[in-house]
Amino acid sequence: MSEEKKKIIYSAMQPSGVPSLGNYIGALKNWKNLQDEYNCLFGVANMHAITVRQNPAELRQRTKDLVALFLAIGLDPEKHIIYVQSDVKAHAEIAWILNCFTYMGELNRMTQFKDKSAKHADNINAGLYTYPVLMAGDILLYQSDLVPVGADQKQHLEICRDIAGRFNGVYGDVFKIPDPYIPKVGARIMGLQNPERKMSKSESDNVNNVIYILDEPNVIRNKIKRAVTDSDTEVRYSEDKPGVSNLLNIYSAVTGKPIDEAAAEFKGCGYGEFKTGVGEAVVAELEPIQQRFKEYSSDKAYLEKVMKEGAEKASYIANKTLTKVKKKVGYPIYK
Ligand code: ATP
Ligand code: LTN
Repeated sequence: MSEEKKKIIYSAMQPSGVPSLGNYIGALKNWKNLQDEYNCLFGVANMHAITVRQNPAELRQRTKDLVALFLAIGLDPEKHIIYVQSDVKAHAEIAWILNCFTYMGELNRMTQFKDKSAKHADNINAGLYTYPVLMAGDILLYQSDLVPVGADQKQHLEICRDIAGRFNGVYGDVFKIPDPYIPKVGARIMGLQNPERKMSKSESDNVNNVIYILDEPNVIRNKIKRAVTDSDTEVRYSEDKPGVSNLLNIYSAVTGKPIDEAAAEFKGCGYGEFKTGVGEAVVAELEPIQQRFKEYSSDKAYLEKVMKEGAEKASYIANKTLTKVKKKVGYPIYK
């Protein structure tokens, strides 16, 4: 298919910590796999990240590291666009306009806002509240067709579609209405110590709950060995076995084997053997990425080149949509 005819994928990730295995399985792995079929934009959502207080030097470093990780998992900056959100001014501009097309009633329903407000009770800022509007702008600026994300972002995709539909209803077809792409397996990887809650990279309370993509192989093996299961001994996928089911999900996602096949493989095994199998599968998937990450992250000049070129290419596309939007709402037009 010619480059022009390909549909557009947009997705982004916050540089709010070292990405977790949940981020990898729910998002990054699919980004890599969808590259051949689509024209893609992959953003480092650092404007979203400052909705929670960040250390500036660490944020700057993590932003670069996330670009290096995108490259390490195999995203191709020659064929696609890898860029940092704050480098494209159009994001801030469109966010304001879209804020004026979003109802507080809609934002009040967002579960991520409720969760994060509870977690950061001392800093419930307006940015945290309008976070989904900034995200809608990201997607809509590039006329995206498809947005590959984990299940936790489904509600944000729905509000994006509603905002776009509302704007189009007033001004005509300005925005493409995007579809979410949520994987069948691994859309919500749960914490290893608390399999009732999603694994989250910005969690710092219990390091054993989260596998970070850059964890040393032995750290990964040990975290999986310590993962909470249950007092039963049977490896079986079932709602009443959240710990075991989560490990089966992880195994299935990294090996590409369907859940039934994964469960059958470990039938009759004890939890010890099962966990060793899952640990090895995760290490086999992540180790080559870690190796490449080391190479990319030490090549500062190349990273900067990718970021600068990405920002230019993204700005060019974003500005086309932004100009249209500004005209529609009645801002001045200069020749
Ligand atoms: P934070 O902890 O800072 O809120 P996060 O770990 O939830 O961050 P994001 O940067 O918000 O990660 O999300 C990046 C992508 O990873 C999104 O597409 C999100 O849906 C996906 N994702 C995050 N956590 C998981 C998870 N536990 N399982 C599957 N996908 C996930
Ligand atoms: N909020 C997202 C990150 C994000 C995003 C986006 C994802 C920012 N802008 C646009 C998809 C499309 C998250 O995953 N927490």
